[in-house]
Amino acid sequence: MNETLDRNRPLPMYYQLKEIIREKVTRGEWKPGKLIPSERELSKQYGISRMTVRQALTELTQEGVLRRKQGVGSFVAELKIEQQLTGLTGFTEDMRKRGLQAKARVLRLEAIQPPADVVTALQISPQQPVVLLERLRMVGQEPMALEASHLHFPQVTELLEEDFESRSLYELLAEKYNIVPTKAKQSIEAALPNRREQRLLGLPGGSPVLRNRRTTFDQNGRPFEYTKSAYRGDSYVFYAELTVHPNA
Ligand code: 16G
Repeated sequence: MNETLDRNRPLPMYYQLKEIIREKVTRGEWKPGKLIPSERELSKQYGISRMTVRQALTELTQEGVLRRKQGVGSFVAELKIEQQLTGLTGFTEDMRKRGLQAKARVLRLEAIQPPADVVTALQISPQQPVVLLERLRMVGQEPMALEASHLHFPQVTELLEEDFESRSLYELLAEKYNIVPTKAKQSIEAALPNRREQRLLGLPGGSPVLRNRRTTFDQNGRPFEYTKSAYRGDSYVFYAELTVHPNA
């Protein structure tokens, strides 16, 4: 692969630069998460204007090869996480299967008076205790999702004492309370993030989120969790295998 731009080739300079960068990424010379040289450095290195460099970087960002962080620069994009919709798993387990370590920043852990949608989803009365656990889910330093889980079961307020920065909710519930996530109903919707979501997830302007709503049931068919979450639209692909209904 030619590492320099060739003014005699009939291809525009920005396009040639794009191909050089793409090649570095596919060859693995520039690995996911790497901060690539700045516009200024690239323009100096290849002897082209910053405008031309910018055009190449913008297109590579739109194509999902690079990811821009305001005020920092461009990074090689992480691979998208392909999330199967056929099995019921938690975030920690999902990441572990991929050889990644899940982390969380706990933003809220408190007992709340459940709003109407939570009451309906958890099949409770408004007087029953609900614990709200809001976490920014991360892999390394990379925020992946913002999740607000509304939880209800007899000893739920004991959760207020737990440290969820490094602990899996699903594992804790199974081990300590014999609540085994067994079935879930989930909807997924594309949306633009609000400002808080955009800031916490470090999303570039215009980038969408996938809003998930999940009601999770235990082995006895009781709903114990209703989670509203925003997943980074640029990091996730949800995947389901579909078969024709036998009676269709
Ligand atoms: C998943 C679930 C979430 C659950 C969490 C438990 C979705 C949309 N959400 O992220 O409802 O609370 O896993 O993860 O899939 P944990 O066991 O790592 O705490």
